[in-house]
Amino acid sequence: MSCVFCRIVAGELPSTLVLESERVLAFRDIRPAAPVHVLVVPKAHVDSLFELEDRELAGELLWAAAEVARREQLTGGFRLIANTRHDGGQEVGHLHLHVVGGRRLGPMLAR
Ligand code: DGP
Repeated sequence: MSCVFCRIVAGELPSTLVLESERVLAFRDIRPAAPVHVLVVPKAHVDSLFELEDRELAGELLWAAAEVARREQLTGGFRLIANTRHDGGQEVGHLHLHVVGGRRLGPMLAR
């Protein structure tokens, strides 16, 4: 298995878990861009947001992002980012939402 996030989901690579639901996992980004930086991923491999067709899974991903923000007490707000494909700056080819917060964010945040 070559996909790094599939390996995290499978427990083959370590990660710091923040949330687990039936179809979604959330863990801390290895290169945090802010005090809170969590990645929300589907357990089953989906290449990117462009390929996401499953509406229930889409809902669970969005719910998980909101739940991460609540658990991390991001009461001042946060940003949800889905870098998608080459032009979107996606580095890891497994759909992920970045939940970023814990400080006032600038107008652009690449990751
Ligand atoms: P993106 O550019 O949206 O594809 O960002 C991918 C993010 O994934 C980047 O912020 C770093 C993070 N990342 C890459 N490899 C690992 C890993 O092995 N573990 C964790 N926790 N995060 C990773």
